[in-house]
Amino acid sequence: MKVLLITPPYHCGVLESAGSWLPTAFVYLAGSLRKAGYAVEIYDAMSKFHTYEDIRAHLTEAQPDVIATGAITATIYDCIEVLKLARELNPETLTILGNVHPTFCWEEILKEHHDIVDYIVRGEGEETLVALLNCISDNLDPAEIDGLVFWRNGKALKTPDRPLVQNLDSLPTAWDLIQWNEYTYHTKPGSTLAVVSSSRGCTQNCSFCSQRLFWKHAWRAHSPEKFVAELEYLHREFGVDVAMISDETPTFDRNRWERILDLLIQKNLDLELLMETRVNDIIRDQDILYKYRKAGVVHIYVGVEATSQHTLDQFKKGIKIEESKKAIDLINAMDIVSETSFVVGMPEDTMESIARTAELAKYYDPDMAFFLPISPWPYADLYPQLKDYIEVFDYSKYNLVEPVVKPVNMTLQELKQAIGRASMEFFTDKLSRLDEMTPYKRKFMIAVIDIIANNSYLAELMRGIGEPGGMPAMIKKYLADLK
Ligand code: B12
Repeated sequence: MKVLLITPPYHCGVLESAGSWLPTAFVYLAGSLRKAGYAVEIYDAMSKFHTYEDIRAHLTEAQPDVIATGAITATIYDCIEVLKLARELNPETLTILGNVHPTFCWEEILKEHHDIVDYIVRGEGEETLVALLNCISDNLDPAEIDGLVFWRNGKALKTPDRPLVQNLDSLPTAWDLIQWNEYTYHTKPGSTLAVVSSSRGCTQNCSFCSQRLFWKHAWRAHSPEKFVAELEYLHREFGVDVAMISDETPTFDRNRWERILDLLIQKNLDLELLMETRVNDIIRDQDILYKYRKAGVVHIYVGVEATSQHTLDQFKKGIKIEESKKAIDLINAMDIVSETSFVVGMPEDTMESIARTAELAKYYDPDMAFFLPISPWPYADLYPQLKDYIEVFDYSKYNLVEPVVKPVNMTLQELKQAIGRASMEFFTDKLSRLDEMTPYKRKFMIAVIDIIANNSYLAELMRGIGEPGGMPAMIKKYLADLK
Protein backbone atom coordinates (compact mmCIF):
# COMPACT_ATOMS: atom_id res chain seq x y z
CA MET A 1 0.00 0.00 0.00
CA LYS A 2 1.19 3.48 -0.81
CA VAL A 3 0.42 6.02 1.90
CA LEU A 4 0.28 9.76 1.29
CA LEU A 5 0.57 12.01 4.37
CA ILE A 6 -0.75 15.45 3.49
CA THR A 7 -1.05 18.77 5.33
CA PRO A 8 -4.24 20.76 4.64
CA PRO A 9 -4.03 24.00 2.66
CA TYR A 10 -5.01 26.17 5.64
CA HIS A 11 -3.42 29.52 6.43
CA CYS A 12 -4.01 32.19 9.00
CA GLY A 13 -0.80 34.05 8.53
CA VAL A 14 0.71 34.32 12.01
CA LEU A 15 3.49 31.80 12.39
CA GLU A 16 3.76 31.43 8.67
CA SER A 17 5.03 35.01 8.42
CA ALA A 18 8.00 33.98 10.57
CA GLY A 19 8.99 30.90 8.65
CA SER A 20 8.04 27.80 6.77
CA TRP A 21 7.58 24.85 9.16
CA LEU A 22 7.84 21.17 8.40
CA PRO A 23 5.26 18.62 9.65
CA THR A 24 7.19 16.79 12.40
CA ALA A 25 4.29 14.46 13.14
CA PHE A 26 4.63 13.09 9.59
CA VAL A 27 8.37 12.47 10.04
CA TYR A 28 7.45 10.14 12.90
CA LEU A 29 4.41 8.57 11.25
CA ALA A 30 6.35 7.99 8.02
CA GLY A 31 9.26 6.47 9.95
CA SER A 32 6.99 3.88 11.56
CA LEU A 33 5.05 3.18 8.36
CA ARG A 34 8.23 2.68 6.38
CA LYS A 35 9.66 0.36 9.00
CA ALA A 36 6.48 -1.71 8.70
CA GLY A 37 7.02 -1.99 4.94
CA TYR A 38 4.72 0.71 3.55
CA ALA A 39 5.69 3.14 0.80
CA VAL A 40 5.16 6.68 2.14
CA GLU A 41 5.16 10.18 0.72
CA ILE A 42 4.99 13.40 2.74
CA TYR A 43 3.14 16.08 0.81
CA ASP A 44 3.21 19.40 2.68
CA ALA A 45 0.54 21.25 0.71
CA MET A 46 0.31 23.83 3.53
CA SER A 47 3.92 24.98 3.36
CA LYS A 48 3.90 24.89 -0.43
CA PHE A 49 0.86 27.20 -0.37
CA HIS A 50 -0.80 24.78 -2.77
CA THR A 51 -4.40 25.35 -3.84
CA TYR A 52 -7.04 22.64 -4.15
CA GLU A 53 -6.29 22.56 -7.88
CA ASP A 54 -2.61 21.86 -7.12
CA ILE A 55 -3.65 19.17 -4.66
CA ARG A 56 -5.95 17.58 -7.21
CA ALA A 57 -3.09 17.45 -9.71
CA HIS A 58 -0.73 16.00 -7.12
CA LEU A 59 -3.16 13.28 -6.02
CA THR A 60 -3.96 12.36 -9.62
CA GLU A 61 -0.27 11.88 -10.24
CA ALA A 62 0.61 10.16 -6.93
CA GLN A 63 -2.38 7.76 -6.85
CA PRO A 64 -2.09 6.80 -3.17
CA ASP A 65 -3.97 3.82 -1.76
CA VAL A 66 -4.22 5.56 1.60
CA ILE A 67 -4.44 9.27 2.32
CA ALA A 68 -3.96 10.53 5.88
CA THR A 69 -3.99 13.99 7.38
CA GLY A 70 -4.00 15.58 10.85
CA ALA A 71 -6.36 18.30 12.07
CA ILE A 72 -6.16 20.92 14.77
CA THR A 73 -9.49 22.66 15.32
CA ALA A 74 -8.81 25.49 12.87
CA THR A 75 -7.85 23.13 10.05
CA ILE A 76 -10.60 20.52 10.37
CA TYR A 77 -12.69 21.73 7.42
CA ASP A 78 -9.70 21.79 5.09
CA CYS A 79 -8.69 18.31 6.22
CA ILE A 80 -12.15 17.01 5.40
CA GLU A 81 -12.03 18.82 2.05
CA VAL A 82 -8.71 17.16 1.18
CA LEU A 83 -10.06 13.69 2.04
CA LYS A 84 -13.21 14.43 0.05
CA LEU A 85 -11.11 15.34 -2.96
CA ALA A 86 -9.09 12.12 -2.66
CA ARG A 87 -12.33 10.12 -2.49
CA GLU A 88 -13.73 11.92 -5.50
CA LEU A 89 -10.59 11.16 -7.53
CA ASN A 90 -10.54 7.53 -6.47
CA PRO A 91 -13.47 6.11 -4.46
CA GLU A 92 -11.22 3.22 -3.36
CA THR A 93 -8.79 5.47 -1.48
CA LEU A 94 -8.68 4.74 2.25
CA THR A 95 -9.01 7.97 4.26
CA ILE A 96 -7.57 8.53 7.73
CA LEU A 97 -7.72 11.49 10.06
CA GLY A 98 -5.58 12.09 13.18
CA ASN A 99 -4.35 14.77 15.63
CA VAL A 100 -6.02 16.75 18.38
CA HIS A 101 -9.38 17.85 16.94
CA PRO A 102 -10.53 14.39 15.75
CA THR A 103 -9.12 12.83 18.93
CA PHE A 104 -11.78 14.69 20.90
CA CYS A 105 -14.46 15.64 18.36
CA TRP A 106 -14.73 12.26 16.61
CA GLU A 107 -18.45 11.92 17.11
CA GLU A 108 -19.28 15.26 15.52
CA ILE A 109 -16.96 14.51 12.59
CA LEU A 110 -18.16 10.99 11.89
CA LYS A 111 -21.84 11.88 12.20
CA GLU A 112 -21.45 14.35 9.40
CA HIS A 113 -18.63 12.88 7.33
CA HIS A 114 -18.62 9.09 7.77
CA ASP A 115 -18.87 8.77 4.00
CA ILE A 116 -15.56 10.68 3.66
CA VAL A 117 -13.56 9.69 6.78
CA ASP A 118 -12.90 5.96 7.06
CA TYR A 119 -10.87 5.99 10.27
CA ILE A 120 -10.00 8.43 13.01
CA VAL A 121 -6.77 7.71 14.88
CA ARG A 122 -7.06 9.06 18.42
CA GLY A 123 -3.97 10.32 20.26
CA GLU A 124 -0.41 9.29 19.54
CA GLY A 125 -0.34 8.10 15.95
CA GLU A 126 2.64 5.87 15.19
CA GLU A 127 1.56 2.50 16.56
CA THR A 128 -2.15 2.87 15.82
CA LEU A 129 -1.64 3.84 12.18
CA VAL A 130 0.65 0.90 11.49
CA ALA A 131 -1.63 -1.50 13.36
CA LEU A 132 -4.62 -0.24 11.37
CA LEU A 133 -2.96 -0.68 7.98
CA ASN A 134 -1.62 -4.11 8.92
CA CYS A 135 -5.08 -5.10 10.02
CA ILE A 136 -6.64 -3.93 6.76
CA SER A 137 -3.92 -5.63 4.68
CA ASP A 138 -4.59 -8.87 6.54
CA ASN A 139 -8.36 -8.55 6.15
CA LEU A 140 -8.88 -8.51 9.92
CA ASP A 141 -11.36 -6.48 11.92
CA PRO A 142 -10.25 -2.91 12.87
CA ALA A 143 -12.54 -3.16 15.89
CA GLU A 144 -9.64 -5.12 17.41
CA ILE A 145 -7.24 -2.18 17.05
CA ASP A 146 -6.88 0.18 20.02
CA GLY A 147 -6.95 3.95 19.49
CA LEU A 148 -9.50 4.11 16.66
CA VAL A 149 -12.98 5.38 15.92
CA PHE A 150 -14.91 4.52 12.77
CA TRP A 151 -18.46 4.32 11.53
CA ARG A 152 -20.18 0.96 11.76
CA ASN A 153 -23.86 0.04 11.75
CA GLY A 154 -25.04 3.65 11.74
CA LYS A 155 -22.90 4.83 14.64
CA ALA A 156 -19.36 5.62 15.69
CA LEU A 157 -17.47 2.62 17.05
CA LYS A 158 -14.73 3.67 19.47
CA THR A 159 -12.08 1.12 20.41
CA PRO A 160 -10.19 1.36 23.74
CA ASP A 161 -7.44 3.97 24.18
CA ARG A 162 -3.96 2.87 23.16
CA PRO A 163 -1.28 3.20 25.86
CA LEU A 164 1.38 5.82 25.11
CA VAL A 165 4.68 4.69 23.60
CA GLN A 166 7.01 3.99 26.51
CA ASN A 167 10.36 4.56 24.84
CA LEU A 168 10.32 7.55 22.49
CA ASP A 169 13.88 6.75 21.37
CA SER A 170 12.56 3.57 19.80
CA LEU A 171 10.45 5.50 17.28
CA PRO A 172 11.96 5.55 13.79
CA THR A 173 11.97 8.85 11.85
CA ALA A 174 11.99 9.63 8.12
CA TRP A 175 13.84 12.94 7.87
CA ASP A 176 15.00 12.02 4.38
CA LEU A 177 11.41 12.39 3.10
CA ILE A 178 11.46 16.11 3.87
CA GLN A 179 12.10 18.55 1.02
CA TRP A 180 14.53 20.61 2.99
CA ASN A 181 14.83 23.50 0.56
CA GLU A 182 11.25 24.48 1.42
CA TYR A 183 11.86 25.21 5.09
CA THR A 184 13.44 28.41 6.26
CA TYR A 185 13.28 30.91 9.10
CA HIS A 186 12.54 34.29 7.61
CA THR A 187 14.51 36.34 10.13
CA LYS A 188 17.62 34.43 9.04
CA PRO A 189 17.63 34.56 5.25
CA GLY A 190 19.10 31.48 3.60
CA SER A 191 18.62 29.31 6.71
CA THR A 192 17.32 25.74 6.77
CA LEU A 193 14.72 25.29 9.50
CA ALA A 194 13.76 22.04 11.23
CA VAL A 195 11.03 21.39 13.77
CA VAL A 196 12.24 18.73 16.20
CA SER A 197 10.70 16.95 19.15
CA SER A 198 12.66 16.21 22.31
CA SER A 199 9.69 15.34 24.55
CA ARG A 200 5.94 14.94 24.43
CA GLY A 201 3.37 16.10 26.88
CA CYS A 202 2.58 18.57 29.55
CA THR A 203 1.61 18.18 33.17
CA GLN A 204 0.32 21.73 33.66
CA ASN A 205 -3.34 22.54 34.04
CA CYS A 206 -3.77 25.59 31.77
CA SER A 207 -7.49 25.60 31.22
CA PHE A 208 -7.51 27.20 27.76
CA CYS A 209 -5.06 24.70 26.24
CA SER A 210 -5.56 21.18 24.92
CA GLN A 211 -2.10 19.66 25.09
CA ARG A 212 -2.24 18.24 28.60
CA LEU A 213 -5.48 16.43 27.75
CA PHE A 214 -4.12 15.20 24.44
CA TRP A 215 -1.01 13.68 26.02
CA LYS A 216 -2.98 12.32 29.01
CA HIS A 217 -1.25 14.43 31.66
CA ALA A 218 2.00 12.57 31.02
CA TRP A 219 5.44 13.78 30.03
CA ARG A 220 7.87 11.52 28.18
CA ALA A 221 11.21 12.36 26.66
CA HIS A 222 13.92 11.27 24.29
CA SER A 223 17.26 10.63 25.94
CA PRO A 224 19.67 13.59 25.72
CA GLU A 225 22.10 11.51 23.65
CA LYS A 226 19.49 10.52 21.10
CA PHE A 227 18.10 14.04 20.78
CA VAL A 228 21.49 15.69 20.35
CA ALA A 229 22.57 12.99 17.86
CA GLU A 230 19.43 13.80 15.86
CA LEU A 231 20.26 17.49 15.80
CA GLU A 232 23.79 16.70 14.70
CA TYR A 233 22.48 14.42 11.94
CA LEU A 234 20.06 17.09 10.68
CA HIS A 235 22.81 19.68 10.74
CA ARG A 236 25.40 17.57 8.92
CA GLU A 237 23.09 15.72 6.53
CA PHE A 238 20.60 18.42 5.55
CA GLY A 239 22.31 21.67 6.51
CA VAL A 240 19.82 22.51 9.27
CA ASP A 241 21.04 25.65 11.03
CA VAL A 242 17.87 26.63 12.92
CA ALA A 243 15.68 24.17 14.81
CA MET A 244 12.44 24.84 16.62
CA ILE A 245 11.81 22.47 19.51
CA SER A 246 8.14 21.54 19.24
CA ASP A 247 7.83 20.41 22.89
CA GLU A 248 5.39 21.93 25.34
CA THR A 249 8.04 21.81 28.11
CA PRO A 250 11.48 20.60 26.97
CA THR A 251 12.91 21.71 30.32
CA PHE A 252 10.55 19.66 32.50
CA ASP A 253 13.39 17.44 33.81
CA ARG A 254 16.23 19.76 34.75
CA ASN A 255 18.92 17.05 34.71
CA ARG A 256 17.98 15.82 31.29
CA TRP A 257 17.79 19.33 29.91
CA GLU A 258 21.16 20.34 31.36
CA ARG A 259 22.71 17.21 29.85
CA ILE A 260 21.27 18.23 26.45
CA LEU A 261 22.79 21.69 26.85
CA ASP A 262 26.16 20.26 27.89
CA LEU A 263 26.24 17.89 24.92
CA LEU A 264 25.34 20.71 22.53
CA ILE A 265 28.05 22.91 24.01
CA GLN A 266 30.56 20.07 23.55
CA LYS A 267 29.50 19.49 19.93
CA ASN A 268 29.61 23.19 19.17
CA LEU A 269 27.28 22.87 16.19
CA ASP A 270 26.49 25.98 14.23
CA LEU A 271 22.82 25.57 15.09
CA GLU A 272 20.33 28.02 16.57
CA LEU A 273 17.48 26.73 18.73
CA LEU A 274 14.04 28.23 19.20
CA MET A 275 11.97 26.92 22.07
CA GLU A 276 9.03 27.34 24.36
CA THR A 277 8.98 26.68 28.06
CA ARG A 278 7.49 27.62 31.39
CA VAL A 279 8.18 30.75 33.39
CA ASN A 280 8.89 28.60 36.47
CA ASP A 281 11.53 26.56 34.67
CA ILE A 282 13.39 29.68 33.55
CA ILE A 283 13.47 30.92 37.13
CA ARG A 284 14.55 27.49 38.34
CA ASP A 285 17.33 27.43 35.74
CA GLN A 286 18.69 30.93 36.30
CA ASP A 287 22.06 29.51 37.35
CA ILE A 288 22.40 27.58 34.07
CA LEU A 289 20.73 30.02 31.69
CA TYR A 290 24.15 30.93 30.34
CA LYS A 291 24.34 27.32 29.11
CA TYR A 292 21.11 27.77 27.16
CA ARG A 293 22.74 30.60 25.21
CA LYS A 294 26.04 28.78 24.78
CA ALA A 295 24.24 25.69 23.49
CA GLY A 296 22.57 27.76 20.76
CA VAL A 297 19.22 28.78 22.28
CA VAL A 298 18.46 32.17 20.73
CA HIS A 299 14.73 32.47 21.23
CA ILE A 300 12.47 31.49 24.13
CA TYR A 301 8.72 31.79 24.20
CA VAL A 302 7.08 31.77 27.61
CA GLY A 303 3.31 31.89 27.93
CA VAL A 304 2.58 34.78 30.27
CA GLU A 305 -1.08 34.80 29.14
CA ALA A 306 -2.47 37.37 31.56
CA THR A 307 -1.49 40.47 33.44
CA SER A 308 -3.92 40.07 36.31
CA GLN A 309 -3.55 37.42 38.98
CA HIS A 310 -7.29 36.83 38.85
CA THR A 311 -7.15 35.84 35.17
CA LEU A 312 -4.00 33.80 35.68
CA ASP A 313 -5.76 31.85 38.39
CA GLN A 314 -8.80 31.43 36.18
CA PHE A 315 -6.49 30.01 33.46
CA LYS A 316 -4.92 27.69 36.10
CA LYS A 317 -1.50 28.86 34.94
CA GLY A 318 0.08 28.16 38.31
CA ILE A 319 2.32 31.24 38.12
CA LYS A 320 2.44 34.60 39.85
CA ILE A 321 2.58 37.76 37.76
CA GLU A 322 5.91 38.86 39.27
CA GLU A 323 7.40 35.54 38.14
CA SER A 324 6.63 36.29 34.50
CA LYS A 325 8.45 39.61 34.71
CA LYS A 326 11.40 37.91 36.35
CA ALA A 327 11.61 35.14 33.74
CA ILE A 328 11.54 37.65 30.89
CA ASP A 329 14.24 39.75 32.56
CA LEU A 330 16.41 36.65 32.94
CA ILE A 331 15.98 35.67 29.28
CA ASN A 332 16.74 39.22 28.17
CA ALA A 333 19.85 39.36 30.34
CA MET A 334 21.25 36.39 28.38
CA ASP A 335 20.76 38.20 25.07
CA ILE A 336 18.18 35.58 24.11
CA VAL A 337 15.12 36.82 22.23
CA SER A 338 12.13 36.73 24.57
CA GLU A 339 8.63 36.26 23.29
CA THR A 340 5.33 36.01 25.05
CA SER A 341 1.63 36.13 24.42
CA PHE A 342 -1.39 37.40 26.28
CA VAL A 343 -4.79 35.81 25.96
CA VAL A 344 -7.42 38.54 25.51
CA GLY A 345 -11.12 38.67 24.74
CA MET A 346 -12.37 36.89 27.83
CA PRO A 347 -16.04 37.66 28.59
CA GLU A 348 -15.10 40.29 31.22
CA ASP A 349 -12.55 42.09 29.01
CA THR A 350 -13.10 45.72 28.04
CA MET A 351 -11.22 48.31 25.93
CA GLU A 352 -9.66 49.50 29.18
CA SER A 353 -8.57 46.07 30.44
CA ILE A 354 -6.90 45.28 27.10
CA ALA A 355 -5.19 48.70 27.11
CA ARG A 356 -3.94 47.88 30.60
CA THR A 357 -2.63 44.55 29.35
CA ALA A 358 -0.73 46.39 26.61
CA GLU A 359 0.77 48.74 29.21
CA LEU A 360 1.85 45.82 31.38
CA ALA A 361 3.24 44.02 28.33
CA LYS A 362 5.56 46.99 27.87
CA TYR A 363 6.56 46.77 31.52
CA TYR A 364 7.32 43.04 31.23
CA ASP A 365 9.44 44.03 28.24
CA PRO A 366 9.70 40.88 26.13
CA ASP A 367 11.16 41.47 22.68
CA MET A 368 7.91 40.33 21.16
CA ALA A 369 4.43 40.23 22.62
CA PHE A 370 1.32 38.96 20.91
CA PHE A 371 -2.23 39.59 22.01
CA LEU A 372 -4.28 36.54 21.12
CA PRO A 373 -8.07 36.36 21.21
CA ILE A 374 -9.15 33.30 23.19
CA SER A 375 -10.19 30.30 21.10
CA PRO A 376 -12.75 28.01 22.73
CA TRP A 377 -11.44 24.53 21.80
CA PRO A 378 -14.59 22.48 22.50
CA TYR A 379 -12.59 19.93 24.53
CA ALA A 380 -10.58 22.35 26.74
CA ASP A 381 -11.39 22.75 30.44
CA LEU A 382 -12.26 26.42 29.93
CA TYR A 383 -14.91 25.65 27.33
CA PRO A 384 -17.95 25.52 29.64
CA GLN A 385 -17.06 29.00 30.93
CA LEU A 386 -16.83 30.41 27.39
CA LYS A 387 -19.64 28.51 25.69
CA ASP A 388 -22.35 31.10 26.23
CA TYR A 389 -20.19 33.90 24.84
CA ILE A 390 -19.23 32.23 21.54
CA GLU A 391 -20.44 34.30 18.63
CA VAL A 392 -18.66 32.54 15.76
CA PHE A 393 -19.10 28.79 15.30
CA ASP A 394 -16.90 28.45 12.24
CA TYR A 395 -13.94 26.34 13.44
CA SER A 396 -11.64 27.69 10.76
CA LYS A 397 -11.60 30.92 12.75
CA TYR A 398 -10.50 29.20 15.97
CA ASN A 399 -6.92 30.19 15.30
CA LEU A 400 -5.98 32.67 18.03
CA VAL A 401 -6.14 35.46 15.44
CA GLU A 402 -9.79 35.99 14.78
CA PRO A 403 -11.99 36.87 17.76
CA VAL A 404 -14.82 34.37 18.14
CA VAL A 405 -15.79 34.84 21.80
CA LYS A 406 -17.65 38.08 22.49
CA PRO A 407 -16.82 39.94 25.68
CA VAL A 408 -19.97 41.13 27.46
CA ASN A 409 -19.19 44.81 26.93
CA MET A 410 -17.43 44.76 23.55
CA THR A 411 -18.31 43.81 20.00
CA LEU A 412 -15.98 41.48 18.10
CA GLN A 413 -15.01 44.42 15.92
CA GLU A 414 -14.07 46.46 18.99
CA LEU A 415 -12.06 43.53 20.29
CA LYS A 416 -10.17 43.33 17.00
CA GLN A 417 -9.44 47.06 17.21
CA ALA A 418 -8.29 46.74 20.80
CA ILE A 419 -5.88 43.96 19.77
CA GLY A 420 -4.58 46.10 16.89
CA ARG A 421 -4.08 49.02 19.24
CA ALA A 422 -2.33 46.88 21.86
CA SER A 423 0.02 45.49 19.20
CA MET A 424 0.71 48.96 17.86
CA GLU A 425 1.43 50.33 21.34
CA PHE A 426 3.79 47.49 22.07
CA PHE A 427 5.75 47.54 18.82
CA THR A 428 5.91 51.34 18.65
CA ASP A 429 7.53 51.28 22.05
CA LYS A 430 10.01 48.63 20.83
CA LEU A 431 10.79 50.63 17.74
CA SER A 432 11.59 53.68 19.81
CA ARG A 433 14.09 51.67 21.86
CA LEU A 434 15.98 49.79 19.16
CA ASP A 435 19.08 51.81 19.96
CA GLU A 436 19.18 50.41 23.51
CA MET A 437 19.39 46.82 22.25
CA THR A 438 22.42 44.60 21.87
CA PRO A 439 23.61 44.28 18.26
CA TYR A 440 22.21 40.72 18.09
CA LYS A 441 18.75 41.70 19.24
CA ARG A 442 18.69 44.87 17.21
CA LYS A 443 19.37 42.94 14.01
CA PHE A 444 16.72 40.38 14.91
CA MET A 445 14.14 43.02 15.80
CA ILE A 446 14.69 44.93 12.57
CA ALA A 447 14.06 41.70 10.63
CA VAL A 448 10.93 41.02 12.70
CA ILE A 449 9.58 44.52 12.32
CA ASP A 450 10.21 44.32 8.59
CA ILE A 451 8.13 41.12 8.48
CA ILE A 452 5.40 42.66 10.61
CA ALA A 453 5.17 45.70 8.39
CA ASN A 454 5.27 43.89 5.08
CA ASN A 455 3.99 40.42 5.52
CA SER A 456 1.78 39.70 8.48
CA TYR A 457 -1.72 39.69 9.88
CA LEU A 458 -0.59 42.36 12.33
CA ALA A 459 -0.02 44.85 9.53
CA GLU A 460 -3.68 44.65 8.64
CA LEU A 461 -4.75 44.87 12.27
CA MET A 462 -2.64 47.94 12.93
CA ARG A 463 -3.29 49.79 9.71
CA GLY A 464 -5.51 52.78 10.13
CA ILE A 465 -5.04 52.96 13.89
CA GLY A 466 -3.27 55.95 15.40
CA GLU A 467 -0.79 57.64 13.04
CA PRO A 468 -1.98 58.69 9.59
CA GLY A 469 -1.49 55.67 7.34
CA GLY A 470 -1.23 53.44 10.40
CA MET A 471 1.61 51.61 12.01
CA PRO A 472 3.01 49.71 9.01
CA ALA A 473 3.48 52.98 7.06
CA MET A 474 5.33 54.41 10.02
CA ILE A 475 7.48 51.28 10.39
CA LYS A 476 8.30 51.27 6.70
CA LYS A 477 9.48 54.85 6.90
CA TYR A 478 11.56 54.02 9.96
CA LEU A 479 13.12 51.00 8.26
CA ALA A 480 13.86 53.03 5.13
CA ASP A 481 15.60 55.65 7.29
CA LEU A 482 17.60 52.92 9.01
CA LYS A 483 18.75 51.47 5.70
C1 B12 B 1 4.91 23.08 15.02
C2 B12 B 1 3.55 23.68 15.27
C3 B12 B 1 2.97 24.39 14.22
C4 B12 B 1 3.55 24.47 12.83
C5 B12 B 1 2.85 23.35 12.02
C6 B12 B 1 3.77 22.60 11.13
C7 B12 B 1 3.04 21.37 10.64
N1 B12 B 1 2.64 21.36 9.41
O1 B12 B 1 2.81 20.43 11.40
C8 B12 B 1 3.07 25.88 12.39
C9 B12 B 1 4.08 26.88 12.87
C10 B12 B 1 2.79 26.08 10.90
C11 B12 B 1 1.80 25.98 13.23
C12 B12 B 1 0.78 26.82 12.91
C13 B12 B 1 -0.37 26.94 13.66
N2 B12 B 1 -0.62 26.36 14.83
CO1 B12 B 1 0.58 25.10 15.67
N3 B12 B 1 1.72 24.04 16.74
C14 B12 B 1 2.87 23.51 16.50
C15 B12 B 1 3.37 22.81 17.78
C16 B12 B 1 4.29 23.78 18.52
C17 B12 B 1 4.10 21.49 17.61
C18 B12 B 1 3.39 20.41 16.78
C19 B12 B 1 4.33 19.25 16.60
O2 B12 B 1 5.01 19.14 15.60
N4 B12 B 1 4.44 18.36 17.60
C20 B12 B 1 5.31 17.18 17.58
C21 B12 B 1 4.55 15.95 17.00
C22 B12 B 1 5.38 14.70 17.11
O3 B12 B 1 3.37 15.78 17.77
P1 B12 B 1 1.91 15.98 17.13
O4 B12 B 1 1.94 17.03 16.10
O5 B12 B 1 0.93 16.12 18.21
O6 B12 B 1 1.66 14.59 16.36
C23 B12 B 1 1.32 13.37 17.00
C24 B12 B 1 -0.19 13.17 17.22
O7 B12 B 1 -0.90 14.39 17.30
C25 B12 B 1 -0.67 12.33 16.10
N5 B12 B 1 -0.97 12.95 14.80
C26 B12 B 1 -0.74 14.19 14.36
N6 B12 B 1 -1.10 14.33 13.07
C27 B12 B 1 -1.55 13.14 12.67
C28 B12 B 1 -2.03 12.70 11.43
C29 B12 B 1 -2.42 11.37 11.29
C30 B12 B 1 -2.92 10.90 9.99
C31 B12 B 1 -2.34 10.47 12.40
C32 B12 B 1 -2.75 9.08 12.25
C33 B12 B 1 -1.87 10.93 13.64
C34 B12 B 1 -1.48 12.24 13.76
O8 B12 B 1 0.45 11.47 15.91
C35 B12 B 1 1.66 12.27 16.01
C36 B12 B 1 2.78 11.39 16.46
O9 B12 B 1 2.43 10.72 17.64
C37 B12 B 1 2.02 22.61 18.54
C38 B12 B 1 2.13 22.57 20.06
C39 B12 B 1 2.72 21.26 20.51
N7 B12 B 1 3.61 21.35 21.43
O10 B12 B 1 2.37 20.18 20.00
C40 B12 B 1 1.20 23.80 18.05
C41 B12 B 1 -0.32 23.65 17.91
C42 B12 B 1 -0.62 22.34 17.25
N8 B12 B 1 -0.67 24.74 17.01
C43 B12 B 1 -1.77 25.33 17.30
C44 B12 B 1 -2.31 26.45 16.60
C45 B12 B 1 -3.52 27.11 17.21
C46 B12 B 1 -1.74 26.89 15.40
C47 B12 B 1 -2.20 28.07 14.56
C48 B12 B 1 -3.70 28.24 14.36
C49 B12 B 1 -1.57 29.29 15.25
C50 B12 B 1 -1.56 30.54 14.44
N9 B12 B 1 -2.51 31.40 14.70
O11 B12 B 1 -0.70 30.71 13.62
C51 B12 B 1 -1.49 27.80 13.21
C52 B12 B 1 -2.38 27.07 12.17
C53 B12 B 1 -1.67 26.59 10.95
C54 B12 B 1 -1.56 27.58 9.84
N10 B12 B 1 -1.14 27.15 8.69
O12 B12 B 1 -1.82 28.74 9.98
C55 B12 B 1 -2.42 24.73 18.53
C56 B12 B 1 -3.62 23.87 18.19
C57 B12 B 1 -4.69 23.98 19.27
C58 B12 B 1 -5.90 23.20 18.94
N11 B12 B 1 -6.30 22.41 19.91
O13 B12 B 1 -6.51 23.32 17.91
C59 B12 B 1 -1.20 23.96 19.18
C60 B12 B 1 -1.57 22.69 19.96
C61 B12 B 1 -0.50 24.99 20.11
C62 B12 B 1 -1.29 25.26 21.38
N12 B12 B 1 -0.80 24.84 22.53
O14 B12 B 1 -2.34 25.84 21.37
N13 B12 B 1 1.86 25.17 14.31
